[in-house]
Amino acid sequence: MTTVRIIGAPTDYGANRRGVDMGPSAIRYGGLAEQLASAGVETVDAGDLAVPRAEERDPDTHTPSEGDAKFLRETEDVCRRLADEVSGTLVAGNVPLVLGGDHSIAIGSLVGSARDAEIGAVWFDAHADLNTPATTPSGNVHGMPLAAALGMDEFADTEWANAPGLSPENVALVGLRSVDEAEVDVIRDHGFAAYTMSDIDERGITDVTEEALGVASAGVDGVHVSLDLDWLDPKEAPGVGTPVRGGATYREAHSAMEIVDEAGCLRSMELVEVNPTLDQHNETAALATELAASAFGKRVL
Ligand code: 4U7
Ligand code: MN
Ligand code: MN
Ligand code: MN
Repeated sequence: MTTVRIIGAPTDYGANRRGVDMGPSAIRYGGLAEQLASAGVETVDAGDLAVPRAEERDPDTHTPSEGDAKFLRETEDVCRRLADEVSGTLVAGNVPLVLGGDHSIAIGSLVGSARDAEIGAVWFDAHADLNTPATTPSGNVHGMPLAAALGMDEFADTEWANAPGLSPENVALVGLRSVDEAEVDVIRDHGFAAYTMSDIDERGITDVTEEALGVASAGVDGVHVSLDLDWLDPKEAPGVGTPVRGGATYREAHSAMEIVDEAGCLRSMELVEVNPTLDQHNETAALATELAASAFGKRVL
């Protein structure tokens, strides 16, 4: 029986809107442990990492050569500790489920998951999260985690942020509908497997998700699934900081997570960008728990 270890990373350093630091609480109150129990998995809750409030910190402590990246030192501090937690969970034979927090924490999840292994990643997100401090239109690190973990450009020398066990050939982006110009170039230049919402319209979620998992799992030890709740349509998931219309439906999302389970290659997972201050009756958090349950094997029959 699988044991899932829940690790909270209550940050909002990397986001455009405040309040995403309350995500781990909201996801727990939304029924995470109960949902995972109904999927037949055991859970242990490691609690939350200690994260200093943004108000106590100066957003501009990064060096000028690091370009525009707000709270980069604070993000580094959290991600180093998160990477240790994720890697320790795997070494103990359990599956890490990280609760964000904004998507910058994916740097820690990926580094930890790839510490003693070759991994792939499937990125369910409206966005590509491939900006760097030089290309970012916002300075928000939640738009950069994939570029960081892959050691792209200015992130090449940022040892704490690099996951050498993850290569671009094993990264698949699913559900894209808001991609910055510089990110389009990066996707083309590196030949990322990238599936837009139009691809899902044309081919269906089953086909696209199966192919994405095939790309991510080819020749590696396991796959990290990063689920940014803004992947879903804002009608289903209103409690996110950067909503984009035209996202995955409730059924498409469940179907994709069921395929994640069936593929049998899930190594680590994260649920990010749930912002309770923007949510309605905690429905986005509750949906996140349901989707996690599907990814860990919950079925109707
Ligand atoms: B999320 C953005 F410019 N690309 O970099 C940026 F549109 O983790 C948005 O996917 C990033 O929610 C969204 O700031 C990051 C912007
Ligand atoms: Mn997003
Ligand atoms: Mn994201
Ligand atoms: Mn966001």
